[in-house]
Amino acid sequence: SILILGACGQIGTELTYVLRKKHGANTVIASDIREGNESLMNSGPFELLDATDYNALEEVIAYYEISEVYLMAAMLSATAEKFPMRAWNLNMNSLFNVLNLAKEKKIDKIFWPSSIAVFGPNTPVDDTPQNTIMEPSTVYGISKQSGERWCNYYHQKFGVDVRSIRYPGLISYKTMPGGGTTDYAVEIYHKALSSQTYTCFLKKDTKLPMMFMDDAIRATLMLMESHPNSIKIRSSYNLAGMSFCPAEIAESIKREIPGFTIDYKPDFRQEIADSWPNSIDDSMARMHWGWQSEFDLERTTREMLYNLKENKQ
Ligand code: VAH
Repeated sequence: SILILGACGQIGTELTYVLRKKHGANTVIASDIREGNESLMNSGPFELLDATDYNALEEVIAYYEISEVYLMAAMLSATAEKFPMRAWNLNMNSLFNVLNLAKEKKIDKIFWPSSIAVFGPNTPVDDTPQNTIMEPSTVYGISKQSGERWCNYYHQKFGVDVRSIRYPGLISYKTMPGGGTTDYAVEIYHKALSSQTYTCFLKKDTKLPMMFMDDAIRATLMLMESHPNSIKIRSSYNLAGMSFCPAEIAESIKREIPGFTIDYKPDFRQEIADSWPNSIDDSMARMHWGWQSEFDLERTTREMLYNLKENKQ
């Protein structure tokens, strides 16, 4: 069966729902350091679990006969700048625990998320290649770059079947994201509906790689279900959906909500965003395992506003 670590998070929640629908609720064990929302807690087995606690993790793996682990627990870019050592401890020790369980043959397959945060200020910003200069300037980016190196090392040395994607900023409506720099692209839709105005913490022309959650989940399952021989990259795959800046997402919202207004008050997250690419070249993911995105900004805005309105009823 499957264990999801960090199941209450922005990606973890959606992975839990999709995997339960696909494999049956009782074969997917959700776990997190805290309980999640009602619908998640009522949708199948849940364990309170600290992903940095090796013994506790080993017990859950044995009890539920886990064969696959999705390690979605992490501290994201903005919060990690406030608590560097806690971020490093969580992001790295949870990964070591899961990699070592696989090395000991206690689990067969791992998914671990990396991020465009692995790129830094001197990385080529447009169509950032799969292999390029990577000097991340954030704690989160350093942990993701180092994590990629460890994943590749455990695959090469011990044959561990770990698979990874460098997610762009993710946009979803089922849960609020926590502590990310790209979270403005989620908050803006909630504010557009609740108060028709949004104060953005990034400058209007800050272009970033983004993706609608349905695309991200579909890519994750595609990678996890691909034949091992087609996975040529065991650090982490670049993945692209769309790129836009706050002014562009505001325009797409205005087309649906004409009265919507936006103003800009950049904060410490501007420096983080400025160190990241504008757009990503994901030709390797397309070549090796057939990736193709399906959501552009217009379709994302329609999906977000429609579903957030539904949830409000
Ligand atoms: C963050 N949403 O903002 C995450 C992601 C590329 C951004 O890593 O930190």
